[in-house]
Amino acid sequence: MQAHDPLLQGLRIAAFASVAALSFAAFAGGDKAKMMDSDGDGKVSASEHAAGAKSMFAKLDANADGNVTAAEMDAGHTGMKKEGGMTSAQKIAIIDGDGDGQLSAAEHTAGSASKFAKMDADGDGFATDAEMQAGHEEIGKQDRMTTKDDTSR
Ligand SMILES: [Ca+2]
Ligand SMILES: [Ca+2]
Ligand SMILES: [Ca+2]
Repeated sequence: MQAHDPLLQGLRIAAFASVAALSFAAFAGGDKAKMMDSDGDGKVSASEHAAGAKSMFAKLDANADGNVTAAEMDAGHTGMKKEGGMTSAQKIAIIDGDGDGQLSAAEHTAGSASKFAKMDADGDGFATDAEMQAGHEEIGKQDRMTTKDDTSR
C-alpha cells in the first residue's frame, strides 16, 4: 500500500535523482582522466598530462595568438566553470608568471606540470583517476587560499 503513496514515490524519485547527479559528477572526473590517458593504461603519465594540457591550451586560445585571456578561458570552459569555484581570471592569476593577466603557452605548461606533481600523491610519475580527483579537490582548496591572499594585497 505504501508503494502507491504518491508522496513516498516522489521522495524515492528525488533520492534517485540526487544519487544519479552524484555518480554523474564522479563519472565526469574519471572521464577527464580517460581523455588524457592516451595509452589506456588507466593512469595519466606526466607526458600524457602535458600533452593534454597543451591541446587544452590550443583549444582555449581562440584567436591563436599564443596567449589565453580570461575571456578566452571563460568561453572555452563553459562546461566546467565551477571547477574550484574560481573565475577564469583567478585561475590565470595563480600561474601567470609575468602577471600580465594572460597565460602564455610556457606559463600554462609550467602551471600544468606543477599541478600534475601535486596530484601525483605517491610520486610515481603517474596520476590515477583517484589521485586526479583528490588532487583537483585539494588544488581547488589551495587555490582559494592563494586567491584570498592575493586579493588582500
Ligand atoms: Ca597512461
Ligand atoms: Ca589568445
Ligand atoms: Ca602571463
